Amino acid sequence: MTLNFSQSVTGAVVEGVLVVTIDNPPVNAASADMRQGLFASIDHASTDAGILGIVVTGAGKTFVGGADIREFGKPMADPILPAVIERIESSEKPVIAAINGAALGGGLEVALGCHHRIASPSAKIALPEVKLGIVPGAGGTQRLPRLAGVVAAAELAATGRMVAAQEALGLGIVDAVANGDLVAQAIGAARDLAGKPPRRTGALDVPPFEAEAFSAMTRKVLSRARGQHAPAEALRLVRSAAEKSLSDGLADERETFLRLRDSDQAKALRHVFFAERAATKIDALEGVAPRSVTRVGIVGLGLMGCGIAVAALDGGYHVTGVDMSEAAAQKGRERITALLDRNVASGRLDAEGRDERLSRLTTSHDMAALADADLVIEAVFDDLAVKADLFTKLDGIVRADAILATNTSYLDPDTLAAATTHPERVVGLHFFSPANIMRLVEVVNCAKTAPDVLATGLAVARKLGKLPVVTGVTEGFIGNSIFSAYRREAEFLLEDGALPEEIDAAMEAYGFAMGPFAVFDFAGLEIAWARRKRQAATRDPAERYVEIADRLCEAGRFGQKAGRGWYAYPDGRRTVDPEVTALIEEARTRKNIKPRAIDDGEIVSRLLGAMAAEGEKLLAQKVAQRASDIDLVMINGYGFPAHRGGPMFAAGLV
Ligand code: T1G
Repeated sequence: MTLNFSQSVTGAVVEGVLVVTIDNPPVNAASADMRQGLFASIDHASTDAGILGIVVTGAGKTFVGGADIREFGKPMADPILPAVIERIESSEKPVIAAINGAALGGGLEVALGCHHRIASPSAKIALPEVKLGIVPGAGGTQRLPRLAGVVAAAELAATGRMVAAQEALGLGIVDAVANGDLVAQAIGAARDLAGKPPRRTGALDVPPFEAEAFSAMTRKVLSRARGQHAPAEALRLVRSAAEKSLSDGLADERETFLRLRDSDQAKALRHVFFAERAATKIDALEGVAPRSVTRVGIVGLGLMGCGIAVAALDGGYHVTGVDMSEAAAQKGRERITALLDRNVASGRLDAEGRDERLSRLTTSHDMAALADADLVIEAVFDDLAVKADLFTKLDGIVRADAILATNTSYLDPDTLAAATTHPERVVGLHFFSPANIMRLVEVVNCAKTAPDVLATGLAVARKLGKLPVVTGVTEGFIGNSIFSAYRREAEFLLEDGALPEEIDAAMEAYGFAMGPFAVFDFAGLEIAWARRKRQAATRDPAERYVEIADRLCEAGRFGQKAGRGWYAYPDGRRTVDPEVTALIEEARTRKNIKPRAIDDGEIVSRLLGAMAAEGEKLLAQKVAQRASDIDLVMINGYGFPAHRGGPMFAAGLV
């Protein structure tokens, strides 16, 4: 007989054990209904003498995906999750967590409140709250160290890292990994533990820990969390578990969670979380099925092409890489192998995985090898004639239903489409270098791209583990359009009185890993210079134009690789160069500009404002579908700090 504790929580008694199932699609989030149901199920079990113990499990592929993030910012209905977990932990009858899938955040906290935990082999656990700008708010920072120790628990709470079942077993977070029927084993455990005093996690002592190990881990974690508040708070809370009573620790944790939940950083990271899930929802593609892709061709085995090849191999595709000579093709194969070897060396991949990927790789100098490709991505030199000629050639080699994708950053993909007899099959897939690492792919919806071709571009990008964002056709698409506006305003600030090092310092204090001038030097100044020279003849003379970067390039200062750019790089270290300061002062004098001191506040607001203004233009032109897409592009392609939400979100906050 099924017991209905709430809409999303049901139970059934099996061999004297109440098996409670949480079924709250899509991720079994701990909504108000789920919390009420779970609380009621424990009450029910405690009053029914025929029930020896309780098993809690999830329906589908998730155990509990965490608190319901959609409830944040709204009044929290009783019982709050800590009260539910307290009810579980205080049960006189054993409560077993049968972790059937992801147990994240509040989901792991529910499992920690149980007296025994069995995980399915594919289950994963994590406290990902810091990725949302908060800390666990239902006992995670206080119960996890009682099982896994302070150092391990603190690292997990401060990084949000996902842990597989076997590692969780090794850390003592779960008591067993099921081999076979998870729920049946959990029922067996409940019957074994019935009548014995429950092992309450909160009642365990926090094991002693090495202060030096904690400090070393802290340094490493915080070095990767620049400008973020939550990680340091998570570290503090876990460490305090060793010095405080459980109730004091829980009170401190709850107060910290509530304070951070309403912070700007948490609001920004929630915005990013939902933005990522909205990005792939394209109205025009409702009900449009992507084409089947199993074989991917890549033309051009340079840095970008090899990065794309590795991403495609990681995504499970058969890959045919083509370059213009046998030597170039062989060099490409070696580069792809080296990238895979690097993943093996770092532990991200094992030798078997590398070999399996290489077994799916073909390289050739003959484009006829692409005849059976379902999708061909070109990553050749960014020259319109070269790419157009290539597309014409490909047009006569690949099947009529094969998709041709260009990786161009700046060229007009509609021109490339026009070089084929089937322009509807052309789409842009603008990867960011290194393409095997960077998540962002701008999927360019060209004028004639067929809906199922666009849908295929999105599906392939997702299969590559990328974050696809759809963009319309404009020079530089979304990311480079905004980046150009950012660069323009940064150069205006130079003329007005700020120096490169001041502007970089202000943006790094705001949260960027690198300020704009350091980025320009890192990327190199010559490409932008070539584009400015191309545009010179048609530039509007009334438009403010800053010549400083041209003067740098004329002096051969092309950036970090050239040893000199906006900065000098003696022994590779970025240093302020008085020659550049002099160049800037000359430029101001030539324009009769009297330099003035410009503070960080003005630098940040002008640069954010320039990006947001360009974003508004892209929305008006329907190049970008939604403001949050623009935020995702700048966060994932240009280093905009995620905990600030992106330029459009930040502008909305101002
Ligand atoms: N709350 C509300 N909605 C959620 C959600 C959540 N926690 N997680 C996912 N969704 C929605 C998501 O927006 C999407 O909606 C759909 O579910 C499928 O998501 C007290 C306070 C669980 C690994 O941070 O990591 O617990 O777009 O596409 O790829 O201490 O979702 O379909 O309308 O990502 O299969 C901590 C966040 C919360 C986990 C599944 N938990 N979620 O991935 O599906 S804070 C998290 C995920 C907390 C406690 C604190 C993933 C997933 P729509 P999806 P997926």
